[in-house]
Amino acid sequence: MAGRRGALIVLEGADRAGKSTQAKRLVEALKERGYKAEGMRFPERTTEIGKLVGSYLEKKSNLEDHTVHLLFSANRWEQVPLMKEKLRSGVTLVVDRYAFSGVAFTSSKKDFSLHWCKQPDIGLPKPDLVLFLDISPEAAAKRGDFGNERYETSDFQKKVQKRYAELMEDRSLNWEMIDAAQSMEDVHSAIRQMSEDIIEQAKDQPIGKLWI
Ligand code: NYM
Ligand code: MG
Repeated sequence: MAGRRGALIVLEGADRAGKSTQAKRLVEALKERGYKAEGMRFPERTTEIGKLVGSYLEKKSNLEDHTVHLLFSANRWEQVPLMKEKLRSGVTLVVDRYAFSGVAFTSSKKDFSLHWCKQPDIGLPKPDLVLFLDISPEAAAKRGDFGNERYETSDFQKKVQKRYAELMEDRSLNWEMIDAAQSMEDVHSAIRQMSEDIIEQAKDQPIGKLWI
């Protein structure tokens, strides 16, 4: 019997927008409602490639900018067989960051175009829904200090927000902008509803390819 596949749902947004918290709550809520759902995150720091990326983010090592961009992408590709297997077995994947983070962050560095940054991620499983948790740099700063990892400065985060805005102009993707300054509860109900709708829509459709 041709099984019904799960949906690929991605959460994106600047640091401190609440992605990780919301991703966890969404998985729990979907499971309570009887869906098969699992969380994933990128970078996935536990693999060999993920360790290189993690050490770079923690500033324990330096990597050339193109090189680390390709490693972030490779860190997604190495999970693709698993992602496809899960989706095909009916599991909805809730993913904390994806290729959009890859492009938004690297293209905020000097001399990197959006175009170049997208290339290595072309063809990844295409998200059925990209939830963009929108928060102003000011509101994010009120939630507490940024961490000490690379990129965690308000100047860089502002550039990242602009790049996200450019990526959201791409209407071939199903972007949903969520006001992340609302209460945690309101954000949760909004994204839960959108997720349930997309699970119903995606279940009989083939898995798409990103940016193709
Ligand atoms: N990041 C994340 C990238 O620069 N490129 C990528 O492809 C991805 C997935 O790593 N500041 C950046 C964004 C974040 C950091 O942080 C990962 P966290 O707290 O693990 O989401
Ligand atoms: Mg973070």
